[in-house]
Amino acid sequence: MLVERAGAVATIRFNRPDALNALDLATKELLLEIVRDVAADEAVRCVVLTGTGRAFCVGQDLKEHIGILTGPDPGSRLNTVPEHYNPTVTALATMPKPVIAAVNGVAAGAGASYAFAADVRLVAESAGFNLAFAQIALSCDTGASWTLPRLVGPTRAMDLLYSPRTITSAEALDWGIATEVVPDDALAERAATLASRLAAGPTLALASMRAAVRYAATHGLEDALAFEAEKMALTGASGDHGAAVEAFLTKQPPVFHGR
Ligand code: T3D
Repeated sequence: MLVERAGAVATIRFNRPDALNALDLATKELLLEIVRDVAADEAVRCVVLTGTGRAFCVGQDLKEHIGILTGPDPGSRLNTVPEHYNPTVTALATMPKPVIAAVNGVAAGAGASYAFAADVRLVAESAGFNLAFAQIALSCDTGASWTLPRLVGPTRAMDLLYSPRTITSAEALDWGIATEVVPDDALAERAATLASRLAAGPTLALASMRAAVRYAATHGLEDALAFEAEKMALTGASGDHGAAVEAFLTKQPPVFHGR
């Protein structure tokens, strides 16, 4: 895993291209540490998750996994979901700043789930998504049961889970998984441009929207309205809000400090 910082943007990069960025133990541990770090760092105001090489991330490293299944302590494999996948996806999905997945290549299994946890999926033309779990007789994890039906609806979610195949970027766009499809050679630049715009944005307001949309997904209208009111009170009292209204009325471009 690599993390690169440019101003207020942190780019987290899966970096095992020879293994299609499969998640071995060392990668999972480092990813969790990095995701927690950037989540907690107030100087980081937008996070990009991407991969090196021809894949975004193909999920659990099955070449390592077989060694665990056939090794002396196969039970230890049961720990990786609660120890690695769950806390990582929780930190990705809940950090108080926008998260962009720049999906440079195939995203499979937990790799697809990580992309689903982002707010924006910029997908390279040649990339695709594969809910590979059933082909290795596993249930789904890393939040796919929660995110995927919300993106594509339960009927398509079950189809993708029951019949794993790599869906193209065009299908992903059509089905509401991709925010935007970008020519392969333009992906990095498109992600950097969007990330730097979001990083210069009203971070507290963007984080509040992120939290509100997530909250509303599991609550009724009355609760969602109360949550919105809380977040409106918070952002209404922020320095960015006062300055932005001032800027609007004086026909100046707003400058956001993220608080
Ligand atoms: O215990 C637990 O709870 C485990 C938790 C698991 C969470 C998960 O993520 S489970 C899902 C794991 N991922 C998969 O099952 C994906 C398996 N891969 C594929 O289905 C396909 O490779 C892809 C659709 C991703 C890409 O297909 P394609 O045709 O572009 O490439 P390929 O020819 O299948 O693969 C190229 C190489 O990458 C090949 O290795 P080789 O033959 O050149 O030595 C292949 O074995 C390797 N590879 C692909 N995926 C993985 C992998 N090696 C290790 N782990 C992988 N996940």
